[in-house]
Amino acid sequence: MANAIRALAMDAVQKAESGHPGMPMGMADVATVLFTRFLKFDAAHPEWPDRDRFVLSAGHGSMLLYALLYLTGVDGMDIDQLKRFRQLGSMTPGHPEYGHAPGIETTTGPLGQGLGNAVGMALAERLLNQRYGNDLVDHYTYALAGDGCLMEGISQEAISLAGHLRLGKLIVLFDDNQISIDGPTSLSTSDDQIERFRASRWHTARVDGHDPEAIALAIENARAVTDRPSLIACRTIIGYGAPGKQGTASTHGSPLGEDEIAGARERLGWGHPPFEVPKPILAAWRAAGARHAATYEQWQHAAGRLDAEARTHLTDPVDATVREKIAAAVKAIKADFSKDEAKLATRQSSQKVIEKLFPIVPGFIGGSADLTGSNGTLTKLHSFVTPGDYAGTYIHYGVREHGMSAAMNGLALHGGIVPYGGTFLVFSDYCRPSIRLSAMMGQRVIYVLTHDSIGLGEDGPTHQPVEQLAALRAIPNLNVFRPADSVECAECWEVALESAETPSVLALTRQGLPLLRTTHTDENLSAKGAYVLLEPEGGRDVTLIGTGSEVVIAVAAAKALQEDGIKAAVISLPCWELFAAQSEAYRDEVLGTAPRVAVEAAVEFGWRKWLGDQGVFVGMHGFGASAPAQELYKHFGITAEAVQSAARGLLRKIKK
Ligand SMILES: Cc1ncc(C[n+]2csc(CCOP(=O)(O)OP(=O)(O)O)c2C)c(N)n1
Repeated sequence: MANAIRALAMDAVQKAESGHPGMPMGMADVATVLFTRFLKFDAAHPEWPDRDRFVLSAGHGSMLLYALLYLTGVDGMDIDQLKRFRQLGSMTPGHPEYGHAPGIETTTGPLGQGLGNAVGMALAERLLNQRYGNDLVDHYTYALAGDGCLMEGISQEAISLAGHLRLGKLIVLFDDNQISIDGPTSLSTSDDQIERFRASRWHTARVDGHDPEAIALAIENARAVTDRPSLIACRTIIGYGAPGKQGTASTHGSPLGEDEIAGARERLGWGHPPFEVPKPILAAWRAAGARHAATYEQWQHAAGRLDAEARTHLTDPVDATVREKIAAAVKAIKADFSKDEAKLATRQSSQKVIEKLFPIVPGFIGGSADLTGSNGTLTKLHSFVTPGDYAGTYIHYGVREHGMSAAMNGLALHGGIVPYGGTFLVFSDYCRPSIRLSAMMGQRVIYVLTHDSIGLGEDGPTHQPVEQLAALRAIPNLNVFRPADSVECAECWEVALESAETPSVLALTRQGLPLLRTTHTDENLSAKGAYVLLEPEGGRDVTLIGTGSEVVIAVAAAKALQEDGIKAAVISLPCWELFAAQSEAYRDEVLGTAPRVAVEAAVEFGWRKWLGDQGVFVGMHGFGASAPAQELYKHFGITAEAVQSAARGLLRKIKK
């Protein structure tokens, strides 16, 4: 059965003329033991919420996963898909992509991410187990990680967090083949992985990855350890079976070649033509794929006893009813906010919004990378998730931004959880590889990123984001929100929660901001991305555009210009992506035809899209500095006076 995986991997990579045969050939025995003896799944129902999760963190070995999905009989993954490995529109892209085929639990390829996702999935399982009970949620998370995954920095954050939280149902199968791309791992690492995992309080074992009984025993033992995650280091031979190449880096990422494949067929005793799996072997695999059919039926029966709402929320926490409740709550919060003229930082408004939404959104799990008080991510309604106790609703992720972000992807992918987590906007750089994958996978993950500009003041340029907004706006399918006041903040949260297939960044201020939306509107104006906040009577001479904390500067400039007889409109632009998605007519109506000035305490990169060639940008042109916020705004020339003079200059230039 393992040789079926090896043959399919060799053949598919050869046909595609690219790909990675070595890992699937090396880990075929481990995968066969796992899938035929342990993994709880039903190939006929790959979406079964209580299935064991299998995460191929070493995503380059994608043919291992595709072969398993084909062999076990997952719908749609037929032999033609394997023949079309790495081709446009196939279910078998170069690296596993979430959504491309049932049974792909997450997108992997960037090494280490899968491990971080698996930690989130294992945590989701415990959180939901606590809420729904053993009959409905009780499964393992298995992750297959290679040397590369374990060399990546993110692995340390993931391992450390999982060990601390005592995620006993997480089992990592380490493909300990001592080979990566450049050659033997001894070229670049001397780590003792077993010792490293042990130091983070994992159960560990070492096995011969080609001895099925030893593998099975190690998995059994790992499952028996309930208060610690488990690492099983499986010593394997990369490219196992390839007579001239096995055990070498040359099998890692290129086709073996016809001769070597012929030799491997002989050596493995696999006399079948390419892409052909003999009937008895395929039948044995299909039986493995169907062996939990009865368990699945039992689960359905148990789930049938749940009330309809709880049943839905197990996989879809923000259903139509919850969406309605969110909308009603946000309207009420906005009405309250619009009456309260006290200055509030948007991180504080966000905290108030979270507190109101907390009782409404099922599976709403908060957290922060050790900046809880600063991010405003915790409310008095929360309780903490602690090692071994998962009844809580708030996770202390520790100083692990990357691990937190990858774990949040896992929480969202698992289903049943709406994760949000905080850090400073500037440290989005430490989250970015995971944010990119949230976006690629279309997951509702909400990043609460505070201290969003020089407005944070004294902490200085290391902490003051200038290019991060532009960098985040460059990521497709990511909504980057920068609300201008508490009302906009509530509106942005509503959109973030409603966006089932788009992650969100909420860029929030440290400093207090005055209320701009003093007149309540039931309509969510931020949902359109931008809207006219101030329209002068009798047409516009100039349009001022601002985001977040700089909208108030635009408003002050508009008022001063007005006194001089210059008619200035103010546009608030809390979300570029949503505005870009509006009809051209709406965008034209908002932007108007008058010359434009934009103000944002960040770099100009990207602003031409809204400014056109002529428009003027008022913002940052380099890194910030350490000083009180008010002084910094003056020092860097991000003031109402600067906006006014930019507008005047622009109008003079146009007149000429
Ligand atoms: C973050 C990241 N960096 C680099 C790569 C490129 N890459 C793909 S596989 C690999 C080596 C992985 O070695 P190992 O995990 O031992 O896999 P094996 O050689 O056993 O297949 C590298 C560097 C990547 N996919 N992701």
